[in-house]
Amino acid sequence: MLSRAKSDQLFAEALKRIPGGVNSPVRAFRAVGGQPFFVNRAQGARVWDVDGNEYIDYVGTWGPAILGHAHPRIIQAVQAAAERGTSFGIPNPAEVTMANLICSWVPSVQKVRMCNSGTEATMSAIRLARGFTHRDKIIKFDGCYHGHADSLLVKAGSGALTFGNPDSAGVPQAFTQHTVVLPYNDADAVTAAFAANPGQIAGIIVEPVPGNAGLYLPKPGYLEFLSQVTKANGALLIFDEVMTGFRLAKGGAQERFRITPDLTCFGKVIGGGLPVGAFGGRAEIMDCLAPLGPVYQAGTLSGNPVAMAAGIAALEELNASGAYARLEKLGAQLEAGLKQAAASAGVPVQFNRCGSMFCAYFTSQPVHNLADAFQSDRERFKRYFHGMLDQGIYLAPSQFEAGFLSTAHTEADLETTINAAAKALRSL
Ligand code: KE4
Repeated sequence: MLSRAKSDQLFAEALKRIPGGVNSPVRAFRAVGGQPFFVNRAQGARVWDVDGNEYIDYVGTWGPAILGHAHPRIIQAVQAAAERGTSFGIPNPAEVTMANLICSWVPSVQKVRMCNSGTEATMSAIRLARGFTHRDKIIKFDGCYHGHADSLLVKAGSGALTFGNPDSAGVPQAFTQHTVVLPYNDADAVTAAFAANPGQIAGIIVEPVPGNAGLYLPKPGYLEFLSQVTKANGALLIFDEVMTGFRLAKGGAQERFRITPDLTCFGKVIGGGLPVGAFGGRAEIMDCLAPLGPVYQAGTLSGNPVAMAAGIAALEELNASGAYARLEKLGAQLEAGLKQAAASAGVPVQFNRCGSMFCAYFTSQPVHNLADAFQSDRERFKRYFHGMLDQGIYLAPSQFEAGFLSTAHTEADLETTINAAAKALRSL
């Protein structure tokens, strides 16, 4: 058992001043029990806690650390930018560089607006879809998370006619009444929703590969169907690629699955670890944004020069380093090893993977949506999580989160991880 005395002391102190001791709920270990550890150093595929314990990190700050932590190219870019001033609130050249990079890598994006988080990106994209179509209703899917904007904190309604109910205190019913929540991977449910709300649906927002209920993949033809049904009904298709963007391929999930959405939301990777979000799409839609058009959207730190420098360095390094082939190779090695470990231990595990994103569900049944994911044995996951943590392997502290590989992980790291998993699975 690793000693985490200093982390425990810090957590006790944090609890006095920070709600739940954390600045984002998932970090609190509530889904796995125990207390979070505190990190004050990260490098490559590793993080170190304040007690000096080392962990191979498969969370990667929830996606941004695709090149590993503290990549030299990013650090140097941040240092150089910071020395010239940390914020201007005036247009800066890096904003143009970033916009050109995103638009050249993601052909569906003709224009793009920077913001400061994934939440801002999706909230703004939905407002823009409503402003462009002059319609109010939005379809989302249960198990998909798009940040914490009021209209998206919605419990799954029952079917196409029942609108979402708030999934958080403090969100008035009126703020979620225009949000229709449907099961993912169910084309009939979408068809029924459009039939039940003719001419009223502004758009569909979807994680093309949902990574916020673990990880499951679109069934063959499902994303093509979403593209067709939105076009047929005068609605927009919004891809939330905050997690999948620039990770599942250079052009994100839309390149991997060859889909052209109307709008796309980005985050995480494009900030190189700093707070950045973005949303973009067809020029005729984007030009509805202030100051050109009537849809208001703004941000003091949007396009911040230091954050842009970090994101540009990350994208340029990804492009130069053959990263995507390496991430695919590492993903395949991890998948094969973990599946073998589970089979040898006789533990039923569904291992879902798409490129460098993955999730091990503790169930014998396939997982294609949230209802399937809920079949997972969460008590077993808890024991597995701590069994791995005590061997220096940090997984996402919830069954309903995805894992992330980086180009800094080595084949040896994966072998260490697979051996640790074999041991943890045997002791479940
Ligand atoms: P942020 O506002 O947290 O930057 O992004 C919200 C968001 C939007 N869309 C997708 C697909 C996302 O995955 C996220 C945020 N992801 C979570 C991880 N499950 C962030 C971790 C956290 O909440 O602390």
